[in-house]
Amino acid sequence: MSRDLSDARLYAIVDLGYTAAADLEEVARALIGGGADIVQLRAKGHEAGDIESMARRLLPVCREAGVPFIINDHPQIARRIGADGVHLGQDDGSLAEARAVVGADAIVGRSTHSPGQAAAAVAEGFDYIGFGPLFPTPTKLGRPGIGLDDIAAVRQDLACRLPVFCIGGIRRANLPDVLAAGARRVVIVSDLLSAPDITAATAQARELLGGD
Ligand code: 3NM
Repeated sequence: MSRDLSDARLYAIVDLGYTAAADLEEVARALIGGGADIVQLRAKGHEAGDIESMARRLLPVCREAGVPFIINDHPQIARRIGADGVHLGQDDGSLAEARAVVGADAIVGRSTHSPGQAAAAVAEGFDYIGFGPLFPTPTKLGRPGIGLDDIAAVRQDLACRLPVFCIGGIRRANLPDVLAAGARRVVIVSDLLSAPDITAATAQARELLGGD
């Protein structure tokens, strides 16, 4: 699995806030079947041992499809199971600390919530960034949306250096507005996981995003 995410447009998350643990594989297959380019496991509030077990179940599903599998928050788990990478929030330590655990070949991404944080993550050397939340979202309660105004400038300044995934409150319904504001890659969580047909919803989002 390569660290090259240059063709990745749609980043999907299997989030235990929406998906029952029993359904992890089925949901990951549905997201991948609809065209998700990256899959992350996000299990806020769950025990590390349980997250590791869930991650071990998802890794082969992603591998079989050739889709990078990223673990939220837990570099040690990513290393132990041989996941493709780890995603770090602003308070989850430095890139160097994560790299020391996951190694030089793993993908390491960072959440950023302002143009300044985005530039700092690029300077530090992360492999990709999330930029948001664009809109208030039930998936990350308590944060105001940063809106669409900074997307074009962030992409213009940084997208030549690394993939920029817009995130937060993005739905198929507002995706055209997000793209018109300059986004090219997005993370969509609740709109896909809450859809009656996850594969169809993902395919619809993927088509709106265009690309390969
Ligand atoms: N991180 P939805 S926003 C997990 O801004 C996450 O860093 C964000 O879920 C950030 O598509 C977010 O349901 C929630 O809004 C994304």
